[in-house]
Amino acid sequence: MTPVPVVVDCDAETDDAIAILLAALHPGLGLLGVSTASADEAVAVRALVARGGLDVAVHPGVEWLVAALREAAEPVTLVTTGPLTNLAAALAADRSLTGSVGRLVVLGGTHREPGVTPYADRNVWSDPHAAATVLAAPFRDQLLVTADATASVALDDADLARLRALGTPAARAAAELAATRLERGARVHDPLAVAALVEPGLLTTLRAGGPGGVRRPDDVRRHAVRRRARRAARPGVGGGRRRQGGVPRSALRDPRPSTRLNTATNSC
Ligand SMILES: [Ca+2]
Repeated sequence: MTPVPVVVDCDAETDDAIAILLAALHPGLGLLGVSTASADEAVAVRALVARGGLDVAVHPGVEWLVAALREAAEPVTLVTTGPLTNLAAALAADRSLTGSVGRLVVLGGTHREPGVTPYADRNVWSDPHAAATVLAAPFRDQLLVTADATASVALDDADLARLRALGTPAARAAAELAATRLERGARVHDPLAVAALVEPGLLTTLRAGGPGGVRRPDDVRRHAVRRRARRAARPGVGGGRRRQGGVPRSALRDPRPSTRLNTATNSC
């Protein structure tokens, strides 16, 4: 089987490194490269991945990402495991880049599992304008791997022991990196976005706005308006001038998603 060409755009958390180890080592995937928003993140990611015995090129800024997509000989699967800052900047430079992406998998969003806000995980919350730009772009196939999915597969000590028992440098490093997250319930979010590529049955997906209760952005906006109206009606509450749950209103101002937008809501 010809490996699927993959680009990972990430930030510099421990689970990004595990996702990259998986993308680099799985025989069904061909990792073309990794991009980050900043040089500091690139250095940090490379160091984290090196703990698994791999030397992976990590490119800061948007220039490499644009070139990699423009020059791809076949459609690329693009996985984002950080804020969507880089990808939005790439689209601003060249919106036709969507044609180079066969599939976009975004680790982001949430439906029922609380994120930073009821509707935004940290990746979306960190740069909501970028998220809005990306979700409005005409990618042919978009999948959001949401916090609902990653919360359902939090790891425990037994899981990490099984990972260590594989005995490879990458497996041991992944276990050690995941162990640093145990105090947070060992939610190892980012590898799930890569795992979705190699285990198609791993995630249950819902079409955005379709049956099953997935809220479309329009519904989210209406809900936010109702909440603001209720807050404004309460005595002593600042109402409409206050931020909604601490998030800028722009985070709720999502454009309509592509009709192909799918969203993973649970897994395993
Ligand atoms: Ca990340």
